[in-house]
Amino acid sequence: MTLRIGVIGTGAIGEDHIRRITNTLSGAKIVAVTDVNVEQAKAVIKNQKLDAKLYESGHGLIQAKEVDVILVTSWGPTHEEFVLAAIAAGKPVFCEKPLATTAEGCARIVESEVKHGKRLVQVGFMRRYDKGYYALKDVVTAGKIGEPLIVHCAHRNPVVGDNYTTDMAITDTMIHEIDVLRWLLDDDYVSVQVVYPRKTQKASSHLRDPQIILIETAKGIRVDVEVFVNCQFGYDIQCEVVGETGIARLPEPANVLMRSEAKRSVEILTDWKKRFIESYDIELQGFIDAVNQGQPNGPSAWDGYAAAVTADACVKAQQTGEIVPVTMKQRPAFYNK
Ligand code: NAI
Ligand code: NAD
Ligand code: ISE
Repeated sequence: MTLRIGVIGTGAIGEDHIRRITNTLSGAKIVAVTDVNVEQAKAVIKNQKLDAKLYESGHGLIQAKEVDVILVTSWGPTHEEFVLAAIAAGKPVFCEKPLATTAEGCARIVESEVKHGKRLVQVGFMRRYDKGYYALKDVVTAGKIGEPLIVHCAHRNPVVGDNYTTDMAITDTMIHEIDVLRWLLDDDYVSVQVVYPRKTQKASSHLRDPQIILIETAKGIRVDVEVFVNCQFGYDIQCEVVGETGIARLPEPANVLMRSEAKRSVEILTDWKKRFIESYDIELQGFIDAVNQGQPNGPSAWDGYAAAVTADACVKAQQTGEIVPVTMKQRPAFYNK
């Protein structure tokens, strides 16, 4: 069956997901779009050559009879109301991260989905679908480096806009590490701390950049994550797991090694869209196939909640300079799979 998808938010990732669903993936088509910026939505319909109806609001689109499935790619603070409305309408919903901007918001979604009685929600944590992270998880799970003890990560963006704030280093950027490391290590977090190194002159005056986030897991693993969103040189994602008998490192993207002008060099990507392009394809194809077979099976509303609880603790740690505990509710049996 061809799923009929309605998209809320036709910005950077909304348009990119529309492109991949229309041109690259199978089993779904875009039948409806909406954006608070109507001109933006019209331009996407035109550029992507869509045969799709333009809706005035996300709520109208969710209720539309011709829409089977909702894709939420609007700004983070709008996600909760659209996901709750999709659940109320009994429609599967793929929501880009964050599921909601607070843990309370995510908890409301979890509660509503559990009450519905069947999974409807998938969160856009695409790194779980990345070949590199997948291979790293294989090595760690197989015990090839013994038990993991320490994880060193870096999440570097070349530049960010002036509207990017200090807390977004957690809620928008490090949220990917928060999710993927929980999955990679099969562990939960117990406490977090944030320390600020010397500030780069390249960041806007209101932004603390770079930042180092220190995390302790339930198994006692220590994680450090450097978030540096004005690093200038490229989009650079690093992850190294130190184990009892060895070290395992996330593979670099496969780029050509050049010898030219007395240099040996490899290009570094600059655009997040390209760094995880295959992962987005795999995650969305997985979502479409799973919905066609009954219900989504990728990162769940509970994963969205766990990430938000951790993010809230990190933001508090940013503001207080203290070690902040990460305290989660009991996981409903509904999510034990
Ligand atoms: P953007 O600003 O380019 O696009 C957001 C769009 O949503 C805008 O066109 C805006 O007009 C629209 N919008 C906002 N509120 C709306 C509402 N109430 N109803 C309808 N439309 C609304 O932002 P971008 O970069 O596309 O990010 C969107 C979301 O995707 C964010 O939650 C972000 O965290 C997430 N994202 C995820 C990525 C990933 O790697 N998984 C990468 C980039 C973004
Ligand atoms: P699984 O056995 O249920 O299915 C995943 C399948 O996808 C496997 O056959 C695996 O070989 C393949 N695969 C996934 N990503 C790949 C990649 N990047 N390159 C090559 N092959 C890939 O997997 P699981 O162990 O239960 O899932 C692990 C976690 O990853 C879960 O949290 C799950 O949500 C997520 N995940 C989900 C899907 C999906 O289709 N929904 C796919 C991959 C991973
Ligand atoms: C953006 O929203 C993403 O999700 C990217 O993956 C991340 O690198 C960037 O920092 C975020 O702003």
